[in-house]
Amino acid sequence: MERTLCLVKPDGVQRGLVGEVISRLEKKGLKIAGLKMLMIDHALAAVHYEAHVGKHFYPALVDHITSAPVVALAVEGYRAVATVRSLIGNTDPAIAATGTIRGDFGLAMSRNIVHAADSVEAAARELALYFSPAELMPYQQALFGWIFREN
Ligand code: 3AN
Repeated sequence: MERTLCLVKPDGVQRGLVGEVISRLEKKGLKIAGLKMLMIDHALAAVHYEAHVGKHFYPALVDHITSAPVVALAVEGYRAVATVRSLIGNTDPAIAATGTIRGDFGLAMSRNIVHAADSVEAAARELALYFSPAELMPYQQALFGWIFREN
């Protein structure tokens, strides 16, 4: 069982894609363990995107992520990290496969609608930035119990 962080970024919120993103995660069988809308301030953006400091797109990235609310999702399930990355698609929407969130709704890398942690380690680090332990709901997803009996 894994947990990962997914953000509907400001462009996704402004385009009314919050429900679409959540729906795709839910329909895949993943569990929403935490959910909140927030404004990312410059301090949080700097920590979240510390790996990108110095890259040419960093200033625009921080400007965008702090420009309007995001919806933060703690997503839980069997192989959740890789599964959510697969659902969101390639960073570049022009390359992202049709059927992925970025492939279906994105055009530009700077406005690619969603973020998701790219490793189990990144997921743990990023979840702690957005959610306290008490904000992650420990409920059972009854319909999907069979997955965990088989694996
Ligand atoms: P991903 O979000 O797919 O993990 P990263 O971590 O390489 O991709 O990049 C973080 C974010 O920075 C991307 N989601 C995208 O919004 C932005 N970004 C990455 N590369 C570029 C680029 N070449 N030009 C503009 N924005 C970029």
